[in-house]
Amino acid sequence: MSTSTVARARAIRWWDHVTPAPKDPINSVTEAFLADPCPYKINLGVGAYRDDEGKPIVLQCVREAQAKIESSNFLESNSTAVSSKLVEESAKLVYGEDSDVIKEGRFAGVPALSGTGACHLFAELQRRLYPNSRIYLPDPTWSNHHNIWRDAHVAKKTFRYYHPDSKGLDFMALMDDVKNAPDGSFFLLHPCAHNPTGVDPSYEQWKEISSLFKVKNHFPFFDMAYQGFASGDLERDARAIRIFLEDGHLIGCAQSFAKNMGLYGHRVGCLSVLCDDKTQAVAIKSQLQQIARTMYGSPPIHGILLVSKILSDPDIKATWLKEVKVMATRVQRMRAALRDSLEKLGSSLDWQHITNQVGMFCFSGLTPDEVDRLAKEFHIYMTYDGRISMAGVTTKNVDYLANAIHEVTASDQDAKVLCNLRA
Ligand code: PLA
Repeated sequence: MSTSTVARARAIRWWDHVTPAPKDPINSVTEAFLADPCPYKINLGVGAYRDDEGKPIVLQCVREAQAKIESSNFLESNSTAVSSKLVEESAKLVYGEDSDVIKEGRFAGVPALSGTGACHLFAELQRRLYPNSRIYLPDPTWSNHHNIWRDAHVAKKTFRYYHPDSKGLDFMALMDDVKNAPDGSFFLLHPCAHNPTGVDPSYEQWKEISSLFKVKNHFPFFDMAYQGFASGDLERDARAIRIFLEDGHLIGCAQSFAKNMGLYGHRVGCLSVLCDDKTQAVAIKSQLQQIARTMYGSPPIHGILLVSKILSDPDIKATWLKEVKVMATRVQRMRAALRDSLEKLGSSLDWQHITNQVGMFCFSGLTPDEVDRLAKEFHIYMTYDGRISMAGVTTKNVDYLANAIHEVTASDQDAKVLCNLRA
């Protein structure tokens, strides 16, 4: 009997009503890139670090940690001790080595399936504990934040963040939206290297944001996916969180080691939630563990062992800190090189934002049509919002990229010149 005859014989057609889900805006770039046979194609879509040869790297600290955990009997189970080590070390990284929060055990922390899993755990916790609350997301934000809170059935609203004209922070609008949100709202903040804009508030602006959150009794949830990538210094990149800590906020934090340790494939992360005391921390942790238990039981242990080893072995940690600096500096160099190249080509557009923005991404201002032309005519791939993953730019491809950007933006420049002439 053919498959279709079998299907016809069944009374219920289970999947007839299902249509394909919309493509993910980031993963679909990788798919398009992979399908392109051109030998000199460039993928500037997903934010994964590449070296100056355009190749993914295994960090030296990871190799050293791997050698040290080789003997661990880790394939059988995920022991509590191993998880606790990861949580403790991760918490030190965001809240500070000597933080009272850690000394007093005033936080609930669990390992998570990278930054995505940590965000998802928090969204589920939010729905469970505050079913009528909503989450305020920056406009724009990482596209998956919308999916995560949607799937956790938490209502969403955006707050203004980015100003397309200045290609910088719209601080006044941000403060207005924070002020006008109902007291006690949940807000998602990127503590450093905002994705996709590369625009972070200054130290003083963070202080003002924290003060206003205090007045409004808002709950700040930090998605820390790029610690180290903004400045090259992990401590400096945690300063927004430290300001909130000093101001006495209870906060939540999702951490990812995908980028700063180059462990994207291992899915290692941590979710921590600060509490008023140990009793609360025990309660929150047990809720998180229950949510995780139904979703995936326990997280894979190999990556957890690697990260714990890197963070707890002083020599390996020192190597890691140097390597983060090297990665961040290479990306910064590529920002300068891209801007320089565009300016040397005589582009009349303003490209200052390439070097003003920080972290892995440049929010270029390229239009969807221009992004489309870059892919079709130059085999350069990026998301349709014009986000360039600067981690994919290298000494070898930067001039080619600049030339292509210049070509596809040239008509805009002509139009601008015409406008100016007419004015
Ligand atoms: N939060 C933000 C702000 C992110 O940019 C990303 C990853 C995550 C969380 C999830 O990190 P994870 O890989 O540790 O789960 N964003 C990437 C990758 C780098 C992606 O979308 O999968 C990006 O290209 O935007």
